[in-house]
Amino acid sequence: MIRVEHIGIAVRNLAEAKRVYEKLLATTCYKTESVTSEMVNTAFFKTGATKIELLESSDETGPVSKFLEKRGEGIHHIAFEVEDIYAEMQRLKSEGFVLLNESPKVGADNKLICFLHPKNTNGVLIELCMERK
Ligand code: CMX
Repeated sequence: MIRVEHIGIAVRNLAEAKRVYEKLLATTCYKTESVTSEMVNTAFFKTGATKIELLESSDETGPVSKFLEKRGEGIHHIAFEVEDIYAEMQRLKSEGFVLLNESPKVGADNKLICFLHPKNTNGVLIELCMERK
């Protein structure tokens, strides 16, 4: 695990939340992206070496929609950058963590990603991510 690459925050309205975080961080959002496979619209901010990813659901059956319904707005996941996602997935699986995808998926921001179930990580959804070559 190299560093916290980003923190994902679930929001109900991306345009409104974007304005709030632009004010809060005194910076502009550098990228917005829709990830159909994850059923989210995202907006990214740079804060030093770490990013903030705002997540709005784009489909009521998606994971962020379910999260908002059950728990409301707030921190949705913490993403760690890894050097070799394949090796790290193998290591974590052998340590007993539950991988939510068996092979890396293509996520936002040009990344290969894998999520770990929050039930084995003290209630925090963890994402591994690696820059796509
Ligand atoms: N953080 C912490 N806990 C969470 C959670 C989250 N983000 N999402 C759900 N949970 C909790 C639920 O509240 C539930 O808790 P209780 O058992 O206490 O009620 C528990 O996890 C299990 O919930 P579940 O109903 O069995 O499972 P869900 O259908 O809610 O799915 C999860 C949960 C994590 C498996 C699913 O959301 C998932 O696969 N997530 C990975 C993909 C994803 O989140 N994509 C969106 C982001 C994409 C991006 O960053 O680009």
